[in-house]
Amino acid sequence: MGANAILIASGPWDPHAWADAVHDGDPERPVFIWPDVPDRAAIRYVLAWKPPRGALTGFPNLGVMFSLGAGVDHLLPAEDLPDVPIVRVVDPDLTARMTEWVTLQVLLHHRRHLAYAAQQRVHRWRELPQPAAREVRVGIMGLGVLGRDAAEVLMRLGFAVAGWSRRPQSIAGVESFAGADRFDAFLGRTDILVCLLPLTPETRGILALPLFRKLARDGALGAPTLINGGRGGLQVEADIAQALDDGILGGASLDVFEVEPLPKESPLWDHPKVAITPHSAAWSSPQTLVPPILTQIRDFEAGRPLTNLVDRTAGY
Ligand code: NDP
Ligand code: OXD
Repeated sequence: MGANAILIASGPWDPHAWADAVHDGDPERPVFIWPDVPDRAAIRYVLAWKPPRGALTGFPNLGVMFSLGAGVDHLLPAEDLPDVPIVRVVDPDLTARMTEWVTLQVLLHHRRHLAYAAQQRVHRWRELPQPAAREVRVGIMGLGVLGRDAAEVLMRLGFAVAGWSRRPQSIAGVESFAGADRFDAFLGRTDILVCLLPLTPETRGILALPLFRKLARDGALGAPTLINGGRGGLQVEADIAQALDDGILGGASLDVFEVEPLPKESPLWDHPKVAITPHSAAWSSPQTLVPPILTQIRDFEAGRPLTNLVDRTAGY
């Protein structure tokens, strides 16, 4: 048999959990864990997450790279990236996890939970004005696999949901805005901005003061809210802190940061209007994500087309 081995290059994630899941699903398949690769010519597939420098080069028979997450910004900037197809994660488990996180954060701000938690700490009993969900306009940047699912759940909760993407998308009940021309109109009707964009050269740094100033100022919650579950590189944290202090933003939920872990001295940690999670919105589960990867490998070996391919030119 020709090259058929899998290399796990999972950066900060435990490689053994991924290797074990491969072994459970395909016990005959050789698996190596970077940097322990005795036979480089045997490697046909790489399963990668933030791969260490050099972990993707020098494999003459490499056929496919699999990103262990939905985002591929951890792979694409590499100058020495091999010219083979890249498959990313599209999986109902990961999608459901992200939708849970987005829904939790939208409701946290909508139901004023940060203010109630602060009141509870000082034993204060005071009811705050509470708009109905239908009075609140949620805008989702990125109407892809994750944005679409979150949109459908938020719509069922009653929120007025719109989305923004590169190309127009059709989701029943969700107003679709597409492209740079429609961006300001999208922002101008948005009270709670949810960002589920990929990090690309076009989207880097997009969540900054000029954008925050264009959000709706006539919403039922008072000032607009920012929720970012996409990537830290999309946001300018100094601008978020300033916008919160100046009342341009009324609150924020952040799962991703310019530098991760978020440095201890960041003012965001202690900000009363900010909810922080440690890039945990949608965890990649080896037991759940490896079986579809193995199915794709079997398809590839049988000459069938790969799915969930990354468009290298678009960057996602
Ligand atoms: P998709 O590729 O399915 O969707 C991306 C969406 O963003 C598409 O709607 C796309 O538009 C839109 N988009 C891309 N570039 C632009 C642009 N320049 N202007 C406007 N819209 C743009 O990705 P997923 O939904 O699967 O994932 C989104 C991101 O979520 C990932 O890239 C990753 O960074 C992040 N993520 C974070 C996790 C976490 O734990 N925090 C977990 C998983 C993912 P179009 O529809 O026209 O193509
Ligand atoms: C992903 C992530 O991209 O976990 O899947 O961030």
